[in-house]
Amino acid sequence: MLRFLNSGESHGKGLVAIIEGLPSNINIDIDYINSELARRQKGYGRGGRMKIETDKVEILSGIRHGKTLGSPITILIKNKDWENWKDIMSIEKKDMDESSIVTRPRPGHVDLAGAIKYNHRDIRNVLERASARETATRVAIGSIAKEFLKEFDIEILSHVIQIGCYREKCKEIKFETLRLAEKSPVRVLDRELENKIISEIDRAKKQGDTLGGVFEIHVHNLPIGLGSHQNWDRKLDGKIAQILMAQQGIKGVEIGAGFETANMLGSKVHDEIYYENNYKRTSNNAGGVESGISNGEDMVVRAAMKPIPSLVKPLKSVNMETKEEFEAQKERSDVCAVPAASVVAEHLIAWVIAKEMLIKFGGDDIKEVKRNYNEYMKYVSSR
Ligand code: EPS
Repeated sequence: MLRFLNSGESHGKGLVAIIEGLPSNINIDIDYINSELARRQKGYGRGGRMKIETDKVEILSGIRHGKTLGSPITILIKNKDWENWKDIMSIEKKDMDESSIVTRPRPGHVDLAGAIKYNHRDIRNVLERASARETATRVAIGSIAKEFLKEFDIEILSHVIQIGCYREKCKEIKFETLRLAEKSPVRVLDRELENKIISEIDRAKKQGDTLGGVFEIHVHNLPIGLGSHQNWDRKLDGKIAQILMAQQGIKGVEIGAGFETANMLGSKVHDEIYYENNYKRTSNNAGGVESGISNGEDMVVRAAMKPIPSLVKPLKSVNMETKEEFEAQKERSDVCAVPAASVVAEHLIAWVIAKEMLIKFGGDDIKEVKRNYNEYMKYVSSR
């Protein structure tokens, strides 16, 4: 069973993760993992923190001479910003300056519910872990999953389709076209839209405000038959929705035509089947999944991210010590992190797909997994 656990506070010493269950002999390129980490750090609208960090992964176990051993893989990403937070985030007991204790919860963040649930006077004790800083490890983990998926030519790309009120006009996008998103500072494919979005981010920044948006992820070359309809917890679309809803700031997930299907007739929604060397579809409104099973088409997933709740122009809140009305705590933050979130989501989906591949074609050595996969694909082409 493929699994991981990660830990780390946003301004602590660093972030750590342990991955267990990957087969041996998968090629792992550390430069590739670091380049994926760099993609996550980009995006117009990021705040001061990204000028401090240059995320690099350090592998502590599980990989030797560029290949997985089959043993648990431990990764470490250091927080450079730790140097500036050593006192506030001190591991040893230290007297705290009252002014550095956070007592005014930000609406939309973990602050109020988390401080009550975990019984902390200083809200920092919950906000540090809720921070999207944690996604750095999940991108490193996901890029190891992507290395595994490369063995089967499965590739995952993303682009941003909306920031604030500016949305890309709906059109069918070829997988190869998605590579163009890498050239855009806001990861959009349409240059005109890019300019409008950049101006909108500048406007929001000037007003001390933040912006959300929508991004779309495509999974290419997915074999038919991942996931299962047999029970709710084996459905592939359910697993994808869960991992994306657990990403910081995500408020909605759609697969294929998603919410739009509610406005359409059944005859227009369902993707007609024809045969030309293999089974094909005239459209892909299902987004590559039917009844919880991948159907061989590209998987298309969208997620909506809310605007970041740390505002320079803070909302009304109360001081949890005095119960007096107050402005919420001001924390340094990003104006818009939607482009970064789309990169994160690629890696979360890579993790789910890698896990499903191992459920279906499992083995202890990558060659064993490939043998199982190739046999199955031979069978599929005979149907
Ligand atoms: C975040 C607040 C900002 C973001 C951070 C997530 O950090 P800071 O509080 O240090 O300014 O930049 O994201 C990252 C550090 C990152 O690596 O993505 C938050 O409150 O969620």
